[in-house]
Amino acid sequence: MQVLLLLLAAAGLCWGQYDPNTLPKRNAIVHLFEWRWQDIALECERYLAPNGFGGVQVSPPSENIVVTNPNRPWWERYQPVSYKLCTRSGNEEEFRDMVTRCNNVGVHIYVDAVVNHMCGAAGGSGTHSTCGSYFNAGNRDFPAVPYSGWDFNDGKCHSGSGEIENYGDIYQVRDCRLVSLLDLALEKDYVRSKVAEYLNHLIDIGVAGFRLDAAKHMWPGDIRAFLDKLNNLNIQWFPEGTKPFIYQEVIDLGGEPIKGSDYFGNGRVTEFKYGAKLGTVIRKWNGEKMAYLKNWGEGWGFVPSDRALVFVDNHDNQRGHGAGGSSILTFWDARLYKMASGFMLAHPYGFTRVMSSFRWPRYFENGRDINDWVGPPSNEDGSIKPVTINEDTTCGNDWVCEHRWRQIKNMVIFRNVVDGEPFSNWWDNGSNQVAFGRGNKGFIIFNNDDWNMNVYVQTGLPAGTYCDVISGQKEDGKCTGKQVFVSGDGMANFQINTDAEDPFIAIHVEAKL
Ligand code: QV4
Ligand code: CA
Repeated sequence: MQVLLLLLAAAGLCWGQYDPNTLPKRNAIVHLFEWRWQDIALECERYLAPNGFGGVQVSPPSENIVVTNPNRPWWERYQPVSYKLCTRSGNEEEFRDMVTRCNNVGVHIYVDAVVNHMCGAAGGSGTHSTCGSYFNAGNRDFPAVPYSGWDFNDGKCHSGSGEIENYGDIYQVRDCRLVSLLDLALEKDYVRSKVAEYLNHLIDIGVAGFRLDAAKHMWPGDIRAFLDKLNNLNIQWFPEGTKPFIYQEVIDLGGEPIKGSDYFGNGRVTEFKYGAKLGTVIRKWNGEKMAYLKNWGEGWGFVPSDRALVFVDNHDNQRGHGAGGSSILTFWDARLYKMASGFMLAHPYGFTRVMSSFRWPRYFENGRDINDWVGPPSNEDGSIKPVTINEDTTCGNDWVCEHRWRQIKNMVIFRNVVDGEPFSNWWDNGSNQVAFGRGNKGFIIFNNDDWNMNVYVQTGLPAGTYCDVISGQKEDGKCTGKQVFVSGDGMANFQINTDAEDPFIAIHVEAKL
């Protein structure tokens, strides 16, 4: 008996990191890419909490190199020079204020932790950093941490150039430089302690978990070692003994020796096949059809649902960085993007993250976006522009705010309403008209074929009149969109023309009239 209890306790201790630590019935987080902390605090209070968002992934809060050629690219934030909370998004005081205010309305903060490396090898020396900390990339000196030459993998890497040259060699991938970024020697207890100190600082402020950037480039055992040094979450907002949520950025599209599953011991992993495949299906490329989505999830070779962090696009692959390729859907393909987001948020597989972007002057030359580096909307002096809110609830200043698009926001609510309900009542026409329900709580139907749809299908829902949350929503007891009549046997008629503004309909029990 005692042995069993011990085993259970041990299991309890090492399972917490898979739990997103969102409040119950809050089943999606949003990546507010490059937002300022003060805007995120406001967004938590005025929009995310009232609409059931569980949390926010924030851009890296650690001090980074200031890149001026090109002029302040978004990717400078992936080149840390210290662990001071001091970036274009704001300083430590503003970060603390954001975490406190978001937590107070039940919206948790997830930090993008860049701990595989510091800045690029050619980063030079001086104080061109977001908080003015001195560093010298050439001799690996980062006194504000402090790190010095001993703390990097220069001696350990065995590729000719010191760079990762071959993703087929797991030693190179972990011990050499990713695009010239100075690679930290995470085998050293000193380095692990510095990383843990940084993450513990954030935990004590009140964050709920971490995206581990470039996790593929760190040994799973090294990650484990610094995770073992982490505190439990702040008891002001979380139950005693709560571990931080961990999701590791491991791009595994197949074909490489490093697998997402190698990292399951530490937490969840980003499932990059998800967005790449969903984009291919919704675009109807390679002979794919929505009917094939019947066994979406593990059936498509994805990691187990309770190990997956899923998304339609992320800050890299929406602009051709990272991986996923041209099939990835983004806000630039708004109509298809909404369908993909609707499918993801309705489907039970994985823990979902919604992307929220800024617009940039996308410009293709020879199939490549030469402006893929362009940073967030900013003023002459480089400061990030505030997120302004228009009369119609959309965002100004070139912030796209996909999370505020009615179709996406309402599907985040749908996901909360159907939480825990089984995938049910699948229907398809063998082509691109498909539908499925979530027990007796919600139902969604798509027409991605080139012809109109007019069908009677089983919804699984109680009889009544429902408001479609895609074409509109229930407001003051009335429906601003299409209405759906479910009869006593659960059947309903759906008509969706191929040229509909949004060729899908979603209903749930909280949008019953
Ligand atoms: C360049 C050359 C080098 C050269 C160097 C000389 O590529 O060969 O030695 O100049 O100075 C930027 C530039 C890149 C530059 C590098 C170093 O794009 O050209 O090197 O800086 O100065 C983001 C961007 C990268 C950017 C990096 C750091 O995507 O372009 O590099 O930030 O600023 C793989 C990984 C995966 C990774 C993905 C992009 O497995 O982990 O690539 N994804 C994460 C983040 C991503 C971030 C990083 C990792 C790095 O999501 O946003 O890269 O932290 O698939
Ligand atoms: Ca590494």
